[in-house]
Amino acid sequence: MTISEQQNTAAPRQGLGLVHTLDGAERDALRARLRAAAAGGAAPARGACREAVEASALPLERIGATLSGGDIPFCLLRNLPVDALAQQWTVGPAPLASGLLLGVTAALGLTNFGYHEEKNGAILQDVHPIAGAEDSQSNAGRVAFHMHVESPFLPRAARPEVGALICLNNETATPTRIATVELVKRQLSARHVLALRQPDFRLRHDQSFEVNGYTLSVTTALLKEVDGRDETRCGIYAEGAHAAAQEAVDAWKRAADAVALDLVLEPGDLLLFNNYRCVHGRGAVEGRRWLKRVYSTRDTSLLSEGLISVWRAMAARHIDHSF
Ligand SMILES: O=C(O)CCC(=O)C(=O)O
Ligand SMILES: [Fe+2]
Repeated sequence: MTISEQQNTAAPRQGLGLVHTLDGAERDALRARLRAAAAGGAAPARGACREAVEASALPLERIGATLSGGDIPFCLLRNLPVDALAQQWTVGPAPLASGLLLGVTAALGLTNFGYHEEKNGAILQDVHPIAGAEDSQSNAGRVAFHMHVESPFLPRAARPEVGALICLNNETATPTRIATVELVKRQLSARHVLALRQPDFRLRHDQSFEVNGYTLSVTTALLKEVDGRDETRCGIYAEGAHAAAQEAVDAWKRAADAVALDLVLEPGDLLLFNNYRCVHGRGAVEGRRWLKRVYSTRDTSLLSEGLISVWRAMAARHIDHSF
């Protein structure tokens, strides 16, 4: 991971939350345990991966406390044992990276999930440029991917609480960008913050979802206090319902871009972030690049066999649809 130079602007830059780097011996011990956990099967077993991570030198309690209640609710874990790639690698099985995503999130008490309508229901997802999608605002694109949260068009119970991205290759040093809701909010006028709390915004579904040609949209506030902390659901496709609302969302997006911290993930770096209280994005991708991703949550009310159905989530009567 390298952190780019401070921008020469008035906006402060997002500070790092918890960073923890394993030393060589700690990494090798974790690799041996994960290998044993993955032995015999193509897909590593989550329970065995959790045990391997629990036996490691990772400070799991501090990581969990940072993600749920920290002022800067994201963590960077470095020098983890990921799969070594051949010179001419292709995206395929990566049991160590997969085992780390499953094991770390399980050890934090989180449940992994995917969506029926995204990436064919994959729970462990590969993030890399895909031919034909270069210009898309998605993790398959190459153009800069603007600041967003995961699945903003869905109600909170259907959004990931924690996003996890582990790097296998980032040879042309594309930054992953991240900023806390708190810091973005502090750049805005009181009038804009108040405007963002009103249900005056339209969000529509992300390009990564396959929803039978429908356009799913919802009218909502973009900012809300939940359990004493402000959260956002501002995504790429967020529009104000009137001029003042549009002005506020434009200001939010400008501020998120201005304060975001650029993290150039290196193989073995794992970024975990609270998806309610952080926004993230990605710079433009020039060459080859491969991350693996998993969504996690403590709210399992909409999960069935590890998956959420967008349609069922929208129809659910027992959840709050206002944010
Ligand atoms: O590729 C990255 O660094 C982040 C991509 C992203 O936003 C995602 O996969 O959700
Ligand atoms: Fe994302």
